[in-house]
Amino acid sequence: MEEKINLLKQDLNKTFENFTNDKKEVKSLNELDLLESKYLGKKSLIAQTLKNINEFPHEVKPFVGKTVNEVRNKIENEIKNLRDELNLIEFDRKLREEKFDLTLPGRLLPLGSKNIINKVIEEIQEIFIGLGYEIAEGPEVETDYYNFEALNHPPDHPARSLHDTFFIDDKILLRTHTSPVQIRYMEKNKPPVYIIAPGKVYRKDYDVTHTPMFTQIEGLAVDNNINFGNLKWTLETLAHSFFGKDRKVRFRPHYFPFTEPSAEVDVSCNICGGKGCRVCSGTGWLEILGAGMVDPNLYKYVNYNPDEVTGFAFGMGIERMAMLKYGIDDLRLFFENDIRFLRQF
Ligand code: 2NL
Repeated sequence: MEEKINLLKQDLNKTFENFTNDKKEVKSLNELDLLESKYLGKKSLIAQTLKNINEFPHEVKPFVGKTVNEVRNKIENEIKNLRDELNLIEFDRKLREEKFDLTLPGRLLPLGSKNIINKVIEEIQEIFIGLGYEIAEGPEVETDYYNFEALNHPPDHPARSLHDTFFIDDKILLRTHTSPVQIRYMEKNKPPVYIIAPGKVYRKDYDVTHTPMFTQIEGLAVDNNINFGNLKWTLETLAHSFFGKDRKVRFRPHYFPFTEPSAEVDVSCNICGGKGCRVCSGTGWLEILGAGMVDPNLYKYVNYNPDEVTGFAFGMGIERMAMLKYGIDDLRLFFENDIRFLRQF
């Protein structure tokens, strides 16, 4: 029996010696796992001896167990230390190789920008809000009544013709101006009225200077004692706020079915300073809007008393205002949505 124990002791010493030699070759955590399974795994001398400890007589079992466990603990200890060491080396390698610069800016998402038409609408709205006006909106699909009849268009007026208007049926159409918004507003509200009505309008027109849809802002002021002087001051204020204080403003007589007297309003050309050039067709002036005193005949449609109130109204095309202010020379640019055009604003 003594011999068998001596033999075991020798084997354990040899095992530890082999372990110590093998350990020197271990360079990675993977190799360490292999080493561990070789010396402590199920088929190792240590595991097998402990498993078959019953082959030893009862009185030597404690001694055998203690001897084997001593070697096992030594190996376990060394493996643990080596694992800690290798983990540190691995962590250090990661820190060095996987370094990244936290201060680098992230990848920027492409940002959209406000559409130039909406930008111009907002600019003009701000000017009129500053003058105490309210913003009014209404439907783009309208009735013949609000688009024409209540706006003094006689039944044979050329603007009613199939040629200009998108009719949906006899009585329903796409509004050709935002005036119906103002009629609807007056129906619901007593004077004084100070409103502007921005929105899309539709006309059967398509060439270099016309598109079937465009954007309009109309304005309406109805109160006691409103006169043409108030209209002139208001539109001069608009022109100076929108285009700049240095621009001259002039009023030319004109005709609209819903205003009397009516005028077209021009600002001096900023390209040639009024001398005349290609942009202003040699006139020195650029037309920006149409306006006039509300025809008293209109008030009967909205139950206002023409003996008590007077008013003025005006209308302008937003695309045209944008072209004149920002030097855009082609109407099609507004509708093509070329990202290079849109990004400029
Ligand atoms: C233009 C001219 C104009 C109006 C619009 C209007 C509205 C009501 C009553 C009277 Cl409810 N008038 N609107 C008046 C004069 C001119 O627009 O050239 N627009 C692009």
